[in-house]
Amino acid sequence: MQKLTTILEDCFGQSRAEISELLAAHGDLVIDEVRLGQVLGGMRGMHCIVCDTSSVDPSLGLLIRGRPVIELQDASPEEVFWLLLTGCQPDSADLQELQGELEQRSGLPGYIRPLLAAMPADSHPMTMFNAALLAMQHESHFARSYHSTKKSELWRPALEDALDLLARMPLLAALVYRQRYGLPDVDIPASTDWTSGLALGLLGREDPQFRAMLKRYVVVQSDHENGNVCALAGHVTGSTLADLYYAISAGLNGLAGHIHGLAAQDFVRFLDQLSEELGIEAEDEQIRTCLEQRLAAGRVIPGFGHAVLRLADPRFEILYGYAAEQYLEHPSFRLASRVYRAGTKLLQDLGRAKNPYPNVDAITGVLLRLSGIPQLEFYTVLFGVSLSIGMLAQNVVSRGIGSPIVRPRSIPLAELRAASRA
Ligand code: CMX
Repeated sequence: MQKLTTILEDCFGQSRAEISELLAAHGDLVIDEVRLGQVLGGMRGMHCIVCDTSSVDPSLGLLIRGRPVIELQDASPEEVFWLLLTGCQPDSADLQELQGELEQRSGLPGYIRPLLAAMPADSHPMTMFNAALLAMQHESHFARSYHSTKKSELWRPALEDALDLLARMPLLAALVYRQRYGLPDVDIPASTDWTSGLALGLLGREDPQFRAMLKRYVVVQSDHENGNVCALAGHVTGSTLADLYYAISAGLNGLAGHIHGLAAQDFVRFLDQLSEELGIEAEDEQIRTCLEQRLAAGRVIPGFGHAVLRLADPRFEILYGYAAEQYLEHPSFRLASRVYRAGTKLLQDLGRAKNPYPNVDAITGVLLRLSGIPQLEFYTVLFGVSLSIGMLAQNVVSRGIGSPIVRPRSIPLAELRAASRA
């Protein structure tokens, strides 16, 4: 990966110089203020970490290296990985080289299968995926070269780890899927590209439509700056100079929460509950009553709302448009569409949620199920595989630009009380 390494050397060199200049000349410049509401409100809206791979604009949505995600919806995961890392689009030779590199690194160690087999049969697939990923940590180039490498050069072994991990994601996800659900093995030829390997490993046969769906699914969810819990957990862990296995594992643990990545499985579970109670043809008013009951019971409506976005999530819009092209008349898709409408109207009427629209988790599970993956609990693994692309790139960039250990201060409640009286 000579060209990639050269590009990164240049980018990181420039960024480091710029950071030094900024710190020396403007280290005390105020770029944001911290309000009491933010301290008590999950640090919402505070600008306090650097992330160059992507940004989430409340009124525009996800921008990958400045480009709206919709412009990249037809790109491949490999192209997006390169773009996230370097800030520029790979040409066809770059892409070929990256794909060749990933092919070579894609094999899984022999101990992964017995490790997964030894886990309890009802393990959540996220737990299996993460346990297997972490088990491979002893192979980390970063960990091995830490003691003999200058801090400013640590991005090189981090890049090696990122390539290994990215390459292994498809086979690992497929193995977890097949083992967890007792499905027969699938032979995935070594020369299969990243998305095709994942598609074949999951579905067990070649299906161009499934592959196309998965490509778009992965790309639109490949990054969401580093303020979201998953990427933030990965960033904070990486900032301690833990290797990428630990960092990605930390991120995946964060993703496995109900109001983050698990919302995809929860939304489909809610659809099933609706359809059981009211029938698949349930109408808007009935759906609204069911949603009101859920809120009255103190539960959230999964798949709605967002901590940053103040428009309908463009990732949702892209995948919804894609699903509508194939499944417009499918009863499950029609039910989901009525839930999107009824849920938005209800949240708008109540006026509590700052974003009343469906988010990406409201469509991903629906789309995966319609495409042939019925096991709800597996959906977050695929979200994790997608977001790992961004986390891997972010961690390499963070080591490249010399991001410091993350260490904000906490404050006792009594001090807030005292400050409020002053
Ligand atoms: N259902 C019910 N209430 C909701 C809600 C929802 N979907 N979204 C927001 N609210 C409520 C909040 O609980 C909060 O109530 P309180 O004032 O009583 O605490 C109020 O509306 C204001 O919240 P907010 O500022 O609009 O939203 P937050 O930034 O606090 O939370 C999120 C954002 C995503 C956690 C929240 O919208 C939620 O829980 N959604 C449902 C779970 C979900 O779909 N998560 C996936 C998000 C995408 C992802 O990260 O993967």
